[in-house]
Formats: sequence, structure tokens, C-alpha cells
Amino acid sequence: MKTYKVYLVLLILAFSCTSKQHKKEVPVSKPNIIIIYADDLGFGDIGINGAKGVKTPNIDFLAENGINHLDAHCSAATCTPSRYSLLTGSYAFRNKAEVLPGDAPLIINPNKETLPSMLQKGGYKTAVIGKWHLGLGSGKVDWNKEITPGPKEIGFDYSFLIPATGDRVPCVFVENQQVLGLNPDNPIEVNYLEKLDGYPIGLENPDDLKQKADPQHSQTVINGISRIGYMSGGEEALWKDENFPFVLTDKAKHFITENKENPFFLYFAFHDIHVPRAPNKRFAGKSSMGPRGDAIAQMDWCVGELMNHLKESKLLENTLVIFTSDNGPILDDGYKDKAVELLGSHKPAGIYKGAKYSIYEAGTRMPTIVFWPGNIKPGQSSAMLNQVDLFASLASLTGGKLSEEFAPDSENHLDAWLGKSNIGREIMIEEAFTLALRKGNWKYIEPQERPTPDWLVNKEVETGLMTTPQLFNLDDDPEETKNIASEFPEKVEEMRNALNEIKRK
Ligand code: NG6
Ligand code: CA
Repeated sequence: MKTYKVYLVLLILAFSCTSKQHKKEVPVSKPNIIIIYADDLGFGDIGINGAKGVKTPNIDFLAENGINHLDAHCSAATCTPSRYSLLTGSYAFRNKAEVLPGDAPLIINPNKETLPSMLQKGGYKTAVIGKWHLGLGSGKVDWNKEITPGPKEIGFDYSFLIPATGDRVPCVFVENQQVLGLNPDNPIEVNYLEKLDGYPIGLENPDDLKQKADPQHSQTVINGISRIGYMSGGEEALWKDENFPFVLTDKAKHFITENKENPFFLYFAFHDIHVPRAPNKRFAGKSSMGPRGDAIAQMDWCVGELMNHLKESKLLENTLVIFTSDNGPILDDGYKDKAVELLGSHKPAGIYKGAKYSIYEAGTRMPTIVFWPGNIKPGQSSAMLNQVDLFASLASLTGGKLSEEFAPDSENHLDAWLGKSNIGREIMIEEAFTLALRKGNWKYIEPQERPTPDWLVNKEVETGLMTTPQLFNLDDDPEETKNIASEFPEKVEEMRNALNEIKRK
């Protein structure tokens, strides 16, 4: 009877979808799926990839018992575009997705299929817990009412959000699209352009701050930390940065417990290790690198808590866990937290050149681990992968539907994600302030007239912006030290054409 049902499902799929993920028949299964999404965590920031200044035993355990991917990428070198691609299966440049202010409208079109809506249609209960940064509402957000559209409208049954980033106002959690703990008599107002009354301003009170900050991060002071943007009201609802790991992990555990009996999809998006790095005192001194390293230890603890909960709930074998990050590492991102001074011999991006905001490999090559006990043969893989493909790959796994109209850049590489094949993408775009194209281990970086933004100039980030083309062969030169564009003009031409073709798609 069971076998009959599986064949029936396959037959229906074969007839009902012309979509690319069903080119070959794959057995359909519906494990729980958890994407653990760290923020600003570099390739080299985890033990298994060579971290020196901090230990990450829980993440390493996943890697040692799963697949550690060595050439897996987020779609862009900043947060909003990477998250956009992960959830929509579309490269972010198509929607000009860039880092959003904290009061921006939702950038995902609720009329389009998304990764969570596809899984929801397939019978999954879906949740996003943690950092959102994809905008909310459709114009000027009123933080005192239900905020729509938001996660619900793009396929999440449950949401518990840090609405933008930890360094942006409003510093409140938004649960199911309502500010948590808001006193209606003390409404919240947010303005990114003009000062509002109520909270102190960092620039005017620099001595009262837990961490000094650059001028961009020196506006509203909440919990002793100055942020980007102005806010008034809402004191009862304010978050405490030091409690993020406990609050978010508890919400994740609760969601898992509630959905033990049915398939669930949890997009668990940490605040760590984004600035402001204010790890709980429990993690103080756990690394030799100050708050940035301690935040890594804190994040690793959250991974351990989550995995213990899955184990206690007897869900380990039936849950596919993907651990990765949204963009490359950065030491100084606006706060004086000694990340530069205490780095020692630790290499946040491993051997790779660049950082967050950079078009070089460190910008998008992410620590990426896939863990699914009993279903994956432990090992490592150098298949070229991109998070934009998780939509099509997870559709393939779960029997979900997908059409080019909705996820134009998403390719099914399920076998490569699961370590069953070493062949991933042939060709892939990388995004930062410019675009790059990977074709196997050839890498072309498009010339760009726009210079590195002023606020980034002093932060020792090699953005990779040049007015002339760059070409690297990562086989011989994974560190991107030798620009060989002038030696291989035909290769440059071929790569430029291939990039333009994808852009036109
Ligand atoms: C930048 C912020 C930076 C960080 C980043 C977003 C300034 C000068 N810098 O604009 O601190 O918030 O945006 O980071 O404002 S991300 O990981 O969410 O992309
Ligand atoms: Ca980020």
C-alpha cells in the first residue's frame, strides 16, 4: 500500500510539473528541515575549518558526522541579498536587493512562491526565528499595529523576529508580526532621518556606552549600545542583546516541540556574530578574541542546545540540518569591540581573500555543513554550491513544485548538497558591490566604476572594486593573488559573455 502511494505521488508529479527539479525521478521524503543561518560568520571561523581563537565543538560535531562543504556560497557578500536569494531562489541583483534600513518595506513579493511557501504547500509547518532584514510592511511601518505583509504572507506559519539587524532600531522583537511586549500607551516611533525624543543619542553621550561606535552607529542608545536610526517609545518592549541566545533558542525549541508529529521547516537565523557583539556573560572569555570570538562560542552553544533538543525529541534521524552563514567575516563593522586587536593568528576567512562586502571569495564562500544522521555518509565535498539552489534542491527532496517563473536561478543540486555527488554548479554568480562569475575554478570579476563607499574605506576590507576586469584561476591561486586578465583576454571575453547572458535571463 505504502509503495503504491509513493509511485502514485511520483506519477502525479511527473504529469503535473514541467519544472526543472523533476528531470529525474527522485524518491520523495519529508524530513524536518532546519536551516541554521549564522550572521557574518566566515569560512575559517569554525574549528573544523581551522579556527584558532575559539572552539566550536557542536558545529564541528555536525561537520564530522555530516558533509563539510568547502566551496558552498551565499549569494552575496551582505545579508539582505543573501537572505533574499535563499528564500526566493532568485539572484538578488534581479531585485536590486541591498542592505536595507530598519524601516524598509518587505522586498519579497507575497504573490511569488518562496522556499517556505513551497514547503508549506507540501504539508510543512514553517517558522522563521531570528534575524529577518528583508523589510516589513508595504510603506511606512506602524510598529504599534499588526505589521503586514511580512513572513506570514510569504509562507511562514510562525515568526519571531529581530526585524532588521541588532545595530538598527527598533530594538524590539516582532512575534507573528506584532511587537512583543508593547505597551499601547507607549507607542513606538522610528525614523532613520530625523532625531526623535526619548532615548539618549550615542554621539552626544559617548562615555556612557558599553562599546564605542563610529558615527553611523552613534544614534539611539538602547541597552548601553548606540544604534543606526532613531526610535522613541516602546521601553517595555526593548530587547536585551545579552539574552538573544536564550530567547531565540527557546523559541526554536518550542516550535520543534509543537511540531514533533508533523514535518516542519525552521529557518533559524542567529543574530551572532553580527555587531553589536554583546555575548552573554556566560560566554565571556570563552575565546581568546574578545566579544567577536565569544559570540562565536555563544553561537556554537546555541547549535548544541538545538541539537540536544532534537535528540531528546527523538527527531535526529528525521531532521535534515543545514548550517551556514549569510556573508563573509568582518572585524570592524562599526563598534570598537577589539575584534581587530585580539585576532591573533585566527583567520576568519581561512585562506580566502576579502571579507564581508567583498567580491573576493571570502565574501561569499561560507562555512556550510549538512547533517542528517543515517542519510548522509560523513565526509567533505568541494562541489560548487550556492544557497540560491536550496529552493530547488529541497523541492526535489520533498516533492515540492517549482517553476522558473518563481525561482529563476535555483538549480536542483540535492545530491551534491547531501554529499552523494561531487558535482555541483557549473557556473555561478557571486555578488557584492559588483558581480563575479565562477565557471568551475575560473573566476571573473566585472569592472566597476563605483568606488568603495567612504564608511568602508578605513575598515581594511578589500572590496575588490576595480575599473578593469579581474580574472583568477582558483585551481592554482585560490587566494586570488594574481589577476591574469591581461594574459587570457579570450577567457575574459567568454566569462563576460556568460555573465551578461545570466543577467539578461
Ligand atoms: C552596514 C552597516 C553595518 C551592518 C551592515 C549590514 C554602516 C556604516 N554599516 O551599512 O554595521 O549593519 O550594514 O550587515 O552603517 S548585514 O550583515 O546585515 O548585511
Ligand atoms: Ca550578515
